[in-house]
Amino acid sequence: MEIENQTLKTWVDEVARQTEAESVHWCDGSEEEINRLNEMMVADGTFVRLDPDKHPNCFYARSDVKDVARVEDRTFICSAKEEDAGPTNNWKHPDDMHAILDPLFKGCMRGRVMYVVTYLLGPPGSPMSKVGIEITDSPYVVANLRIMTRIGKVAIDELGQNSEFVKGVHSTGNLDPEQRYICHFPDEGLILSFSSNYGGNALQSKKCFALRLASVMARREGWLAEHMLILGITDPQGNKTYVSAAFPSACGKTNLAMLIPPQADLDAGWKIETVGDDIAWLKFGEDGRLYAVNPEYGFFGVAPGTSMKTNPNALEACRANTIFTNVALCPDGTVWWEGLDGDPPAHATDWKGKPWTPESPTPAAHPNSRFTAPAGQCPCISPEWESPQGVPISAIIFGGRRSTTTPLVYQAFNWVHGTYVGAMMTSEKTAAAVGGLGELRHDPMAMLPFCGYHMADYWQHWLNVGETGGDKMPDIFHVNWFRKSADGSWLWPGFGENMRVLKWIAARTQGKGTAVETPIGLLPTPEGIGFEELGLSEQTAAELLSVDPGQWLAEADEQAEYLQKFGEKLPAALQAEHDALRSRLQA
Ligand code: GTP
Ligand code: SPV
Ligand code: MN
Repeated sequence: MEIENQTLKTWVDEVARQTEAESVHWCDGSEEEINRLNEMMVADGTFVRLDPDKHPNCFYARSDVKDVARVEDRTFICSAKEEDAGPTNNWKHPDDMHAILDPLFKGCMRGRVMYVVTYLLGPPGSPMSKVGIEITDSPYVVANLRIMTRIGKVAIDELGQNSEFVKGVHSTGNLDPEQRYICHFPDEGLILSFSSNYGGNALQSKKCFALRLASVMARREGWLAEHMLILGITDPQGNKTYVSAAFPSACGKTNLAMLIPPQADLDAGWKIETVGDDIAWLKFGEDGRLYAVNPEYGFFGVAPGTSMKTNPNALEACRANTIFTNVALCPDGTVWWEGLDGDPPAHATDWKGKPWTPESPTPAAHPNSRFTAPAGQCPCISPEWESPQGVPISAIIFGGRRSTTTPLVYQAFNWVHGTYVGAMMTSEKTAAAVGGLGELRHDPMAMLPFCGYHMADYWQHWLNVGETGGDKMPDIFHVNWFRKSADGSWLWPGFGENMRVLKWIAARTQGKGTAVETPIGLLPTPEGIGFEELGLSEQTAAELLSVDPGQWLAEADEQAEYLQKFGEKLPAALQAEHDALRSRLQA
């Protein structure tokens, strides 16, 4: 492949010298190339080819057993000044981090092929799109990147002679968790990750570029890079409302993005279409509204819990041309995970490579096992998903995994209050990151692990963007699908029934739908959600929409403590929102 970009060539030569790679392969993204890589991985045991009839061109992979999720404690923002990383990020001075990493990368690709993957984030021809390069010694990473982003020729053409691209180097190293580093150098536009081949640690396009570095660029350039799904709601008259939603990792973005409405809504003509399931870049359009594009090209979705009942669209999306990582492998060349339809297989190989039966005491699939599937294969993919100008956003939804306190849905009074609601998000930790499963923690705007700069500056940026957009800004909502009853069961059926909440939200953005004012925001009435049709008891319905002043005052106390962490950088407008919440609760 002919590369004419001199800046790119010079840098790639440098990395090849440093890593002492045996050879350099520039990925063109072609079918031929990926078929050869897949065959190679089948031959060396990295991949198992699945049954070609049931799962054409699909592969099964297992990671190292100690390399199964993002590692937040080994993820660093290496800005020149510590205060630019802020209290929620790990920080090291760029010189000090290079001093750690240089010896690790020195000679790390000896005897190995160094792949150069040029990738495009965002639709081709979009003013929002950006080019990144990931140099990696892992063909598994190349195969995943090829599904998750637009790689090769399309990205190289888009780059042209431009010397502005995000540089990234990734090496498998020896997968020793003690040598694992996921490092971001915002001033250099550089990502270095070492000793992990897993998801967000190794696929730098995803969280490293599209969120951590992009959030820094977005602040500079006046837009937003967010951990959000994007979906379109079509009503029976054919009107489309686009919404984006920020939920923490493994808290329901993929599922909501691909929701199938209940039969009655389908019959009436309602439709949900997916634009993206994990990341949104939002910029102002010429009309002054916020438009969103999905920078990605595929889904890296949580497998467990995905079934014909919960998310048939995801299952169809991963029927072909998909990589399954850390699920269970069945003897007939299919895959299995907890929550999939039907009986578990009588015999399988679990995610650790060990024989598994339904009697085994441990799960067959790792709770953070994933499928990597092309977005274009999703039956409900939006016709607008590759639109260069993006889709106009009418509502932004925040949501967390909260077994108590937080109601099913509420609307913020205005943008500033909504920013406060997002900033105060808390959620129980999931298996998507290593450590602390189930622990309740603050996860502002679902960006705690992904904001590339000081969290309080990020909140200020949200306030600034709101000022720019004025009355054209989306309305802001908060949802909680995860409220539990005393016996630990879900109070809310979730999944397809979340359509009821989306319909209320869509109506609110059009100035319709009844709302009841409470100290925390505007809530629907039970009729507005249709609890009765759902057959929920009056008590359950009341609990789902309850705002308990005692619980919320305790929540406010805890928020006050959290806010102290941000000291003088805390925007005054957010402190004012906090004070206003407290006085509404006390009134
Ligand atoms: P990342 O890819 O990690 O950013 O996660 P995500 O936000 O896309 O999460 P995903 O949609 O994959 O959901 C993760 C888990 O939440 C799965 O086990 C789902 O089954 C479960 N889940 C999703 N929606 C609902 C819901 O409405 N109710 C309940 N109870 N569980 C849900
Ligand atoms: C998440 O953890 O939010 C994910 C998976 O979407 S990963 O790509 O590993 O970040
Ligand atoms: Mn995510």
